[in-house]
Amino acid sequence: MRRWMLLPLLLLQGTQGWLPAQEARDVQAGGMSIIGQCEVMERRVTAQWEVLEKLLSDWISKEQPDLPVEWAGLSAGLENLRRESDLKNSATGGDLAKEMTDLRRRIADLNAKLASVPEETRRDAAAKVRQVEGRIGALEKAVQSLATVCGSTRTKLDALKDTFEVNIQLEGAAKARETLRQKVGDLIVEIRRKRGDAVGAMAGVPAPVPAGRESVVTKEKPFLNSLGLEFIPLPGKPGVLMSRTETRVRDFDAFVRDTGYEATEGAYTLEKGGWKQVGGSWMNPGFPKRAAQTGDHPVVCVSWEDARAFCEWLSRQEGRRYRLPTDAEWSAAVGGQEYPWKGAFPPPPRAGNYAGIEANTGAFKAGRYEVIGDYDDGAERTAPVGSYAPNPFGFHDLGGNVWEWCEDWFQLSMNDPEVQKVLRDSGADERDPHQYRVLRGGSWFSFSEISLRSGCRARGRPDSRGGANGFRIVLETGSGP
Ligand SMILES: [Ca+2]
Ligand SMILES: [Ca+2]
Repeated sequence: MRRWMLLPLLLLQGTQGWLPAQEARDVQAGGMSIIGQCEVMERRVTAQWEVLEKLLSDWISKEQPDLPVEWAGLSAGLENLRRESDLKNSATGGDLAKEMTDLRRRIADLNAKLASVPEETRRDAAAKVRQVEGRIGALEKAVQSLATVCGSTRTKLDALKDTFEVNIQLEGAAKARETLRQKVGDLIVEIRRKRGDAVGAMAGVPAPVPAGRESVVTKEKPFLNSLGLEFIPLPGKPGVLMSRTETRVRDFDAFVRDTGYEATEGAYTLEKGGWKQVGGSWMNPGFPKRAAQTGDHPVVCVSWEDARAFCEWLSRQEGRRYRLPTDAEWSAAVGGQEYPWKGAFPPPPRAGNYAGIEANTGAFKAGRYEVIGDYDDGAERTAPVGSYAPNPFGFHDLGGNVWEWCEDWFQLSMNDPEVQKVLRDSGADERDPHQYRVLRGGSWFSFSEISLRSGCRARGRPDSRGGANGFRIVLETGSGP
């Protein structure tokens, strides 16, 4: 536990040695060293979250944890971390608060000095100062939120301990232990999500972040946004990062909760008599009970227009530019192979979530839809995003799970002749190129060789909602709003 207590001290070291003269030079030179200092501090805070996660993971992975001792350690460790990261109520926290005040004062000085910066560099210098200001504010918030999460985690652990002791009496040790493991697992998920929020807040400085960080985003070191979605580079498409996964139910839920956006009308869900509008929605897409969605499943029953409204909301929230991928960007993500997996049709085991034999239940079975030979991916309807291995660029579920809306209008000629023929036979034509938007990648309902091809473009009316359709988003990093 001890190394936790050192971390807040380390936080302070990043602020040493900021002389006013150096600051003035920094501003004229673009302020990189100030930003560098802020980044050091951000990394320290992030490291604390990781320590917390690791501690909990290590704890639940023990075969036979010695509970009283472990509880005491965890509880004391969390309490220390909470106290140490509280800006107002601890010795080091007090110092940190002073440092923050000092930083604010220096920023005010810098702003005053901007008047004497040569005019040709003044705009850039002012932008840099604003950027640093934003980072300092975000850092303060992140540290506060660390204190909050440590406090609430401790309370929850204490409550779990009480429950555990009662459960041992009721259900016996083995079952009680299993329940406990699950609950602590949920806690870890919650801490991760909050870490995502804090890291997102830290990066949430004005303008088009992660500008300047773009070159350090890789598939191994993704950019994490405020929802906890991970963004990685798109091969051959500089200036754009794409989400590793489809947009989840929890993400769409955050949007609806914040805005009151209404997206529950007219969704087509798979019913005994086929795809029907019977009052289903993204909150209840009509899946069998055992295949019900959780927050980590991809949101379905959302139209192209809904997806676009989500992007606009998220852009406002974070001061960044999010949008749907273009058809060309989606192609870059999936790569040049004939299928999203390596090799021929049918897909190899665990290639992705399509209509395998596992899907042949309930309304699917009643509708006598086809499945892919003896393929079994284990997911009856949707699967939690990222359940299957990523492609070589780091993207999950480009093939299957849900069809993904793209920015472009659908045109038959986007498809190769073979796919065109199949679509034409099903009623598609070229008469009005502005009726449908592009959908890519197939879904849990897809079984045909054609619909599983990397290059297959399906179509949907922009206002249509369906139980196999969802979306993934991209983040522009190239230029400011
Ligand atoms: Ca499946
Ligand atoms: Ca997909």
